[in-house]
Amino acid sequence: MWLPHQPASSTPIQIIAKTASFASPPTPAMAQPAAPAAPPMSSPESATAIATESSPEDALSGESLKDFISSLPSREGWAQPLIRYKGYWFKPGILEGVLHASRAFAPRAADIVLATQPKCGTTWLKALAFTIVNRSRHSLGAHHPLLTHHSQHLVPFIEIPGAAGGHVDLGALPSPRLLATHMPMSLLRPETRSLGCRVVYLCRDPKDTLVSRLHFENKLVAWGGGACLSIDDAFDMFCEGFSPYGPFWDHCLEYWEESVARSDTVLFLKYEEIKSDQMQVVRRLARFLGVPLTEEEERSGVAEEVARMCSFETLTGLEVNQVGGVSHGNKVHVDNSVFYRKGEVGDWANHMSREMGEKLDRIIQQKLQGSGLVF
Ligand code: PAP
Repeated sequence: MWLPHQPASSTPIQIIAKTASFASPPTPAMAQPAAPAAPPMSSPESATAIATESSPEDALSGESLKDFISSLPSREGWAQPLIRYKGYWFKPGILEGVLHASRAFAPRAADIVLATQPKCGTTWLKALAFTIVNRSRHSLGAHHPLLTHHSQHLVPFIEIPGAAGGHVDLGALPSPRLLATHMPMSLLRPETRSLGCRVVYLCRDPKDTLVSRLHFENKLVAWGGGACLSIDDAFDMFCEGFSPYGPFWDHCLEYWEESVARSDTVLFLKYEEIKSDQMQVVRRLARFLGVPLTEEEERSGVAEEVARMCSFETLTGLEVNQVGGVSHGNKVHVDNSVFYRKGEVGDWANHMSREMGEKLDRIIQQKLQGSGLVF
């Protein structure tokens, strides 16, 4: 998810930290109930919490962090200039969060991390995973939290904790934590891998991802009174690998390779496969997350019910997803409804020419060649 620059913090980045700590206590909407049949509890104390000094910027405090960011290569084109860091492009405010998270965030073995590139279906994956993991505590009925809370607010981002409707103290959340990130695998804390945290990665056809990104970006631009981006400009930048959290292909490839090497801890999903068989994906997700559907649940249609509750149609019909939003300083406001647009596969054809589609397909094919990953 793209969010703009957030207010500066004078708090120094801690090199050795047990938990990531943010200003305000979590709201009830962010509190995460314990999962049924969860993996063994891992307390914050038992988590590996020592950040190693791997690069000079590790030691930077809040203000010098900004100086460090302004010393990195930057390029104009999207609604905000993007900054290049370790091969990826970030909005400046997001990069601050990424740098903070890559130092101060302390993974726990029981963490479940939902990883996506923006506009690949994060909102949907959050809804599905939250519903599946918490189904023994929140039955799939009229009082389910998803009916009154935006799924983006039920699962906080590691690098953008303020996107959940207020600052979340990730370190104060009980285990097992359900967390989200748009960060590439290489920028996640190494303990995510060494502790065996379960990671679910969701990707999407890059053409639809780009179209979704363009609409999202233009809504934010319009809110700030700026000029909209054209599909032609967005397309050219995307094809060059220049997009928020891009290059698209490198991000996918990192998680793909992890999922091939460690299929027990990294599950790789595609938006299109959820669309084509939601119930199967519900079952796969439940198994992967350690809470498989029981025979009784199968008989009573739990897979269907989860899929229905998390469907585009159900969620867009809810008031919580139509009104309200989250403000980020006085410059930007993100409406709750902005995360729901069409929710379709192949909408790119309504916005790009066939030639553009073929060109992007060729680029992606060439970038992913030999990996086994295809779109
Ligand atoms: P983020 O990266 O900013 O967090 P993300 O949820 O990944 O946003 O992307 C939004 C896309 O997911 C939108 O796609 P579209 O622009 O092509 O329509 C949105 O409609 C789609 N989406 C959100 N919720 C669902 C859902 N329940 N089912 C299917 N698609 C969904």
